[in-house]
Amino acid sequence: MQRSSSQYYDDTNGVPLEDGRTHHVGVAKGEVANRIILVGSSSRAATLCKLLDGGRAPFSLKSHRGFETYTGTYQDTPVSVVATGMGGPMMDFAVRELRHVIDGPLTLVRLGSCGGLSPEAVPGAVVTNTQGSVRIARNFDAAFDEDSDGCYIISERVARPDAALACRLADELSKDCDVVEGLNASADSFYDAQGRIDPNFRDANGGVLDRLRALDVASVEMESFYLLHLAAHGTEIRAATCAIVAANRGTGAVVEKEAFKEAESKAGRAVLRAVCT
Ligand code: R1P
Repeated sequence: MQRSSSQYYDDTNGVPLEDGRTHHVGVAKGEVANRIILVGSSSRAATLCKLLDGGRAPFSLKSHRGFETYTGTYQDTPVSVVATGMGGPMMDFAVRELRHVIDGPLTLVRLGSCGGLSPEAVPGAVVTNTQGSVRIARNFDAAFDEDSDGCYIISERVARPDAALACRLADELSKDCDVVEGLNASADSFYDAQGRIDPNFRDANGGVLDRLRALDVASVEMESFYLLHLAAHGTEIRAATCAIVAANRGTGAVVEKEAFKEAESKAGRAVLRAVCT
């Protein structure tokens, strides 16, 4: 349908555009490379941009919904870095709108941060999800009167990465970082579904972390499942995910700020090599 210039956006069923720009991420065709690194935070995007050729991304765009897109080159290969913000719905906007403005094959790698569940996932290590990710979500149909498995739903299906890309990512990360290969769980909250206890809320989540450990989950964060599941059901999308451990949920050990920054740089370089070669 032809859009009149006074309309808010142009399409009620597909990806809505305003003057050729996607409504939420804000990007237009030609602005984004077909190799993209997805991060949660603005500061990690800035760290990655410093690793690009010339130490900067010549193209940058901040959208009115909080997405940031940067495009430059790494060793002469075009690459974009997109800060998605937090959570599955933000990842959903990013993957769909980026797919919409890029023609042909698309490579997406998330470099996130996570909580470590396995003993090996120590602060500052990088968990790379060669085995993929499950999802854990609050069950709004449960009563929440007492801790019960019924209060949180863990997906039986595992969303898996592109095998070759995940293998390359693990190889590159292992050159510079302390790497753990393992299964991830993406939670729909930083709090209840990740087993954090908050006396202000009846979350009935005392058993959550043990249930995840029983499945051999190594890391918990919020976006990877959504990326991998969408990519597997999308058109010409290869995806893989990894995340730096901010804290181990078993020992309670938390990464030092400087060590985290160093891990972001080292893992950032490794992800760029994996994506651009
Ligand atoms: C929570 O602090 C956020 O950090 C993790 C979680 O998935 C969530 O988005 O990832 P990022 O550091 O990539 O945002």
